[in-house]
Amino acid sequence: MAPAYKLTYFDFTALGEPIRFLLSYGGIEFEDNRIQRANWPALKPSTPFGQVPILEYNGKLAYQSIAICRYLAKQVKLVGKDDWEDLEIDATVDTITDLRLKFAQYIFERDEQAKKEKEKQTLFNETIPYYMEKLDAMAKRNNGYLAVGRLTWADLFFVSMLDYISLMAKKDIIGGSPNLQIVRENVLKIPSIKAWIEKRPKENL
Ligand SMILES: N[C@@H](CCC(=O)N[C@@H](CS)C(=O)NCC(=O)O)C(=O)O
Repeated sequence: MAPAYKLTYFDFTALGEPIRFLLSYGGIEFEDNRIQRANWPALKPSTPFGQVPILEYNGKLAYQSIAICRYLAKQVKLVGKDDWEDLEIDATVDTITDLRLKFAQYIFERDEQAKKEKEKQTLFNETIPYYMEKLDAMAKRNNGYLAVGRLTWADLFFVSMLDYISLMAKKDIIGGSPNLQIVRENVLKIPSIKAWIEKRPKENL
C-alpha cells in the first residue's frame, strides 16, 4: 500500500527537510516526491500559492512548511505541554526562519557588487554573530535544546535546516557555538533521525 502522506518538494533539503525530519522522527511512512526544476512550471499552477512544499494526506492538501511542521509536531508529540510552551517553541522556529531569510535575501538578491559586499559585511560580522550568540545562550539555558528544556520540534526544525543555512553561509554556522552543537548532537543521535539521514539522497543538501 502506498504511504498515506506524500510530500512534494524540490530535490534538496531547505524547507522540505523539517517536514521529512518530523515524519521520520514519528516513524510515519511518506512518499518523498522530489521534483526536478524542469518539471516545476507544469506543477506550479496546481499548488495553492504557486509554491512547495505541499503535503497530501487522505485526499487533502496542505501547504506552508511551518504550518505543516506544527501539525506533524502535534502528531508525533513534539509540542509544548501548554499554550505558553507552544508560544516559546513557535517563537524559536520563527527566529530560525528570520535567520534563514537574512541569508536568502543576501544570496538571491541582485544588487550591484559594491552594495552586495557591504551587505555581506553586515551579515557576517554583525547579524550572524548576533543571532548565534543569542541562540547559543538559549541552548545553554535549555540544557542542550532550543526551547522549554527538552526536545521539541524547534530542535528538529533547526537541525534539519543547518546544512542548508551552512551551505548559504559557506561555513558551519554553529562552528563557534558549543551549545548549539549539543542541540545538533541531541537531534542527530535519535535513531529514527539517524536512519533518515543514512537513507536520504546524499548529493543534495
Ligand atoms: N512560506 C512558504 C515559502 C515556500 C517557498 O518559498 N517555496 C519555494 C521553494 S523553497 C518555491 O516553491 N519556489 C518556487 C516558486 O516560487 O516558483 C513555506 O514556508 O512553505
